[in-house]
Amino acid sequence: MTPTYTLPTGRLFIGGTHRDATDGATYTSINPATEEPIAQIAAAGAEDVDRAVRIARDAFESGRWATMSGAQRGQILARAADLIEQDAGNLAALETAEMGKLYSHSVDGDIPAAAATFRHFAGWADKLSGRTAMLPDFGPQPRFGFTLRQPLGVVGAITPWNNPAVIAAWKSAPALAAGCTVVIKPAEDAALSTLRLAELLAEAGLPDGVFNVVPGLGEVAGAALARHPGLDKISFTGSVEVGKQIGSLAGDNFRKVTLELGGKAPQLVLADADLEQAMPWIAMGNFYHTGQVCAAGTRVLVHESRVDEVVEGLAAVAASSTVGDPFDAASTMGTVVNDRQLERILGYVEAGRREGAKLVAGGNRLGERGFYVEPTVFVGDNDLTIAREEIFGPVATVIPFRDNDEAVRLANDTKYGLNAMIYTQNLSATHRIIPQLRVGTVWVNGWGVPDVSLPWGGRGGSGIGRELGQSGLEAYTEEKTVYLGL
Ligand code: TXE
Repeated sequence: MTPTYTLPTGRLFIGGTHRDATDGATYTSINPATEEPIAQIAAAGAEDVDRAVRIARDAFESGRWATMSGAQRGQILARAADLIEQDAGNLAALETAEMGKLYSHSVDGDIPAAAATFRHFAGWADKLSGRTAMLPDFGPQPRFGFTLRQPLGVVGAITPWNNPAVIAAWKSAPALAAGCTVVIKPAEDAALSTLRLAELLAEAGLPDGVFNVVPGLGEVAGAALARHPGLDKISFTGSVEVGKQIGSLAGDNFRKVTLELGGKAPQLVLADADLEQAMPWIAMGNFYHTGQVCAAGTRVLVHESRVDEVVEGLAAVAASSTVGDPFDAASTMGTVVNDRQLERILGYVEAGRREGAKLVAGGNRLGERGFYVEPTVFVGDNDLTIAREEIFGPVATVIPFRDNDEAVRLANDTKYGLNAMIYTQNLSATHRIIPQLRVGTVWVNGWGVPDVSLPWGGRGGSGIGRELGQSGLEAYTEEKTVYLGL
């Protein structure tokens, strides 16, 4: 299938208008399937980021968004959801062309999820409310107490390339519903859908200056946004290394922060697991979006009695995969995002071999044009580099365990703590294990992507805070306590 999309202007979007970077800098976005350029995109510098933050501040202080009625804000966000849906084919094609995700997954999964996120938070915009408390008298004075939920102010968002529209929506929809204004720095590998989103939000009726996009390089535009003193909050999804810097800068500036930094999730396959039901999920947890998913379940912890079946099952899925053109409906896996990511994945595969893990499937680059890699399966232990580091590629490591206590110990033996999966038919074992797992989310007998209605986020090296659901909305508000003397 030939990709059809309309390129949005690859310029900065600040204060409702498109601009070039002040110094005229641009960078080239590359299609990872063809290695050919797609677009020339403006690269914001510190001065551009400063302008965007100041304009977002003016838009916030003007009250034209924050004090608009929640119902009106909700209407605009709901309209944005409709426009995203109407533009789904285009948005999906932009994402597939820029980062190699299967078009079918983009158009049927990601873009509808981005629209659903706007619709969900549109519904919250008029439901922000505080709490009340009947207080005891303070000395001679009877009192009444309540809290107000107010928008935080100006939010900086820095997003990754693996789910660009979805993650842009996860951060901006709740921020906008709460009444905040936003400056977003999309990943350099996949900025086009966020630039298109800005056009759709404007069309939906968002006032100028409320949603600003500053594409550019991480160490320039991203770093300028992260250290800008004019932000009330920064929300980041990306690598642990950059997350640490952003967290420290947020601390230095006493600003709120949400960090989502990936994972190394365990999939616990207990002795009684129904593998016919579980195998497709276990495989999807490793190979979906070529493994470039923070929730990927790449440590497949399997009871020793079931190891052979799981290894055979994963190897069979790997062998039957069709890795190819992400626009082709017959492909089951597209490319990885760029040459750096390809080299990184192959480097980890090499480390697995070197450290003595048993390679049972894949392990190689496919072809010489386009960043294609084979779905790969190792059998090994939890101390291997491939079991400790987030690879962000289609590389599963099967790790045997003897009993459920050992499974839990191995599951928690990681610097990450985003999510975990349990496959079993034993309800008591499930309930015993869930509270022991140091993670933000547990899937039982399945794997998937987070739903907008429930919180998502991790512990330890997977980050700080929660996105989505009511918690995700409240993360963009300040709760103010009021004591009213009667
Ligand atoms: O991440 P970066 P990269 C993990 C995954 C992947 C690895 C590297 O393991 O292999 O990180 O990916 C911006 N100040 N995840 O290099 O660099 C950057 O421009 C401020 C997990 O792409 O963290 C982009 O917009 N910002 C993950 C964003 O940070 C900076 C998703 C993320 O890029 C910056 C992506 C700086 N100094 C990668 N440097 C997940 N949690 O799902 C870069 N950026």
